[in-house]
Amino acid sequence: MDVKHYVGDDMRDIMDQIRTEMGSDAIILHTGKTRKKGLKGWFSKPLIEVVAAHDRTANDKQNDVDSRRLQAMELQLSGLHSAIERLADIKQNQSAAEINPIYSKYIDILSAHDVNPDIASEIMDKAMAIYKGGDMQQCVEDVIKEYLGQPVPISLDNGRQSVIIFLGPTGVGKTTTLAKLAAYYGIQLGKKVALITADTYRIAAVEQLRTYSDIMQLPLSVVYSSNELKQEIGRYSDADIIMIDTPGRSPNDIDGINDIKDLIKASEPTDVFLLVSASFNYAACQRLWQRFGDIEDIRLLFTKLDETDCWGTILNMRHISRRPLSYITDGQVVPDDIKVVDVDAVAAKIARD
Ligand SMILES: Nc1nc2c(ncn2[C@@H]2O[C@H](COP(=O)(O)OP(=O)(O)O)[C@@H](O)[C@H]2O)c(=O)[nH]1
Ligand SMILES: [Mg+2]
Repeated sequence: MDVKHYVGDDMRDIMDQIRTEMGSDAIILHTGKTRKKGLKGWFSKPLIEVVAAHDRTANDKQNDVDSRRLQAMELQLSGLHSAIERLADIKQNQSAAEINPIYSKYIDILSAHDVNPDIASEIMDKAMAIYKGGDMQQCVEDVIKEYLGQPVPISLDNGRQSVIIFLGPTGVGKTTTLAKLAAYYGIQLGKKVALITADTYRIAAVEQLRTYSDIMQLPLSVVYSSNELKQEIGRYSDADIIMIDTPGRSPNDIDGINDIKDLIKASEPTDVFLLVSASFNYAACQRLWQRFGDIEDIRLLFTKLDETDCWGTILNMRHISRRPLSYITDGQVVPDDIKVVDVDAVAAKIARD
């Protein structure tokens, strides 16, 4: 509390001075009369004395409380504002859904196939834009087909050797898929096929491919480094097709992924397939692409379609990677359960109940 002492001969002047100096909240603690000090004072008119005080801290506290209240109110107001905006959004979507029950019907179908919600809305916006009445099913399928693009399977260049490498996480189906394609080209088409495996982390993995190579009577080499891989490829210079199996790597294993990138560099492949299980959710597809996305010329190969009814993974992964599709596998049987992606069939599957 500030306390000040005022002396003068006119009460009004003193009060004006207090008001200017201490503000109108000042409190008068004492008024009285006094005399000037010394002998002279006894002979002059007594002066007016006022003691005034100003409770600065109380005032400041009040200001603090006020500004806190103001802040809280501002916060509440902005909360209210966004709540209103959200409600308006919901209302708008609801009315879109009310106006176009067909829109929400297909959004439901796409989400039942685990198509990412953003992709589903994009597809439906495009489908609605081309819809001129009539068959909505066809519009949705056409947009999905546009998203899927044309598949790019293996094409044997006359005279040129194909070097095909299979990448992807453990257990996704690399060895089995390689065996399916080796059987098709080696046995059905009678091409000269050689197999190389760099998957030496598990003995069983080598044995698995050796079993297939024995049955199909195709040569198999086991390599432990990218240098050895280069040498072995050189040894098979008369083969039409060399197929390379790689160790499965978790998308989180950065060193392992770098080893695989070395193998790719050493093999100079004509075809690079990234295998994606149909059961991968959107987050798993994103993680996979974070690790493998900087490898050039990757094409997507989807496995285990027979294990799920949700085919949205194909659309999701294609959307994330923008890389061409190639094959799907839909069973464990070598060589039967593999086919080039049939874009019409995939679109129809995803767009139907
Ligand atoms: N249901 C089903 N199983 C598959 C398919 N492709 C591979 N598998 C199985 O998945 C398991 C792992 O396959 P594998 O080729 O060893 O995977 P890798 O670790 O990537 O080489 C094996 O049991 C395969 O038979 C498929 O399309 N459908
Ligand atoms: Mg394997």
